[in-house]
Parts: sequence; structure tokens; C-alpha cells
Amino acid sequence: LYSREKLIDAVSSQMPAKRWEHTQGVMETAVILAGRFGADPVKAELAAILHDVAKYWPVQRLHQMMVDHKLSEELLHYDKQLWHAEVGAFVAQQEYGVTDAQVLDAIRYHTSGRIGMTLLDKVVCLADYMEPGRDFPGVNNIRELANHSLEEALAAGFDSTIGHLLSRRQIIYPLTVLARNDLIKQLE
Ligand code: DGI
Ligand code: FE
Ligand code: FE
Ligand code: FE
Repeated sequence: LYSREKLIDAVSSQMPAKRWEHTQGVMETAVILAGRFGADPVKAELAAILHDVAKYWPVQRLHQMMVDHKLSEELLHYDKQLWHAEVGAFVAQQEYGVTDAQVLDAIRYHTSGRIGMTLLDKVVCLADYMEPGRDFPGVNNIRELANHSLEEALAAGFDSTIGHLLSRRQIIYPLTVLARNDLIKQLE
């Protein structure tokens, strides 16, 4: 199967250099957050390597894979930006031989989140928000919150995404809202 190095070669060749730099940032950050909050750093890094594997696939190819392999039908009714996460998990399993369900779920839910996010889901999703290359309003606040609370930091990340979507009058995938509400509940 794929060694870590071969996997890195295979994944990095499917995206522009800038996106691979982002992925490297997510890998480093996910390992740090795993150490800080008690997740498995090997699983966190593996999910990080693969999380955006399908990000630059042509949208027709993403659509075709979703239909052919009967991936989330609901997701097809929402923004194309969301599709790479679901397809990424499928590709991780089918193409790269990842069998760990926790790793596959962390990839699958890295964009939307979900209700009852696992520790690994949270670590990968938060790493995606706050890796060193990210530069959006509020990212430093998220990094500071992440020094003490995984849930506080991730909730701030979801608030930022949802606020951004609202300000542009975009359609919000319901699971994104459910994930955000569930995190707020966990903080009460
Ligand atoms: O792939 P990345 O850029 O590293 O980050 P991501 O996978 O977390 O997010 C990809 C895009 O999806 C980002 O531009 C925000 C957008 N997004 C996240 N949740 C939703 C969403 N877009 C819509 N329309 N609805 C959502 O609920
Ligand atoms: Fe992504
Ligand atoms: Fe994300
Ligand atoms: Fe990403």
C-alpha cells in the first residue's frame, strides 16, 4: 500500500503548490492540536494529508463520483464547495486504502462538521481553520482560543464561516448549522 511518503507524493500532485502548502500547514497544526487535546497524532496527520485531496478535481468529476458511488444525495443539492470533503473520504478509502473509520469521518466532515463531532473530527476541522497560512478576519482570535479550548475555537470558526455565508447571502448546508449549534451546546 502507500507509505507516508508515497501518499504525500500522490496527494500533492493533485493540487497546485499553494493548496499543498495549506495541506502541510493543516498536517503540522493537526499534530500539535492532537498533542494538546489528546487525539491520536498519527490519525490526525493522515486525515490532514488527505482532507483536500479532491479539492481541485473538476466539478463534473466530483459530481460523477457522488452519483456513481451513491455518496450523499443531499449534498448534491448544496454548494459544490462542500463536495470535495465527501469525495475525499471516498477516495481515501478506495484509492489510498485508508480503512480507519475515524480518519475517514474526519475527512468527510472537515468542511461541514456534524452533530457529535469526535475529538479527531474537531482537531482536523480546527487545524483546517487555523493553519499558519490562513488569513481571514478573526483567525488570530481562533488561534488564541485554541490554546485552551478545542470547542471554543471551533465554535468561533463555524461562527466565522456561517457569518461569512450570511453576509454573501449564500445557502448554508443544514449540517453546518447543526454542527455549530451542537458545539455551542457542548460549551453551555
Ligand atoms: O477546503 P478548504 O478551503 O481548506 O476549507 P473547507 O473545506 O473547510 O471549506 C471549503 C469551502 O466551503 C469554504 O469556502 C467555505 C465553504 N463552506 C463551508 N460550509 C459551507 C460552505 N459553503 C456553503 N455554501 N455552505 C456551507 O454550509
Ligand atoms: Fe476542504
Ligand atoms: Fe473546515
Ligand atoms: Fe483544507
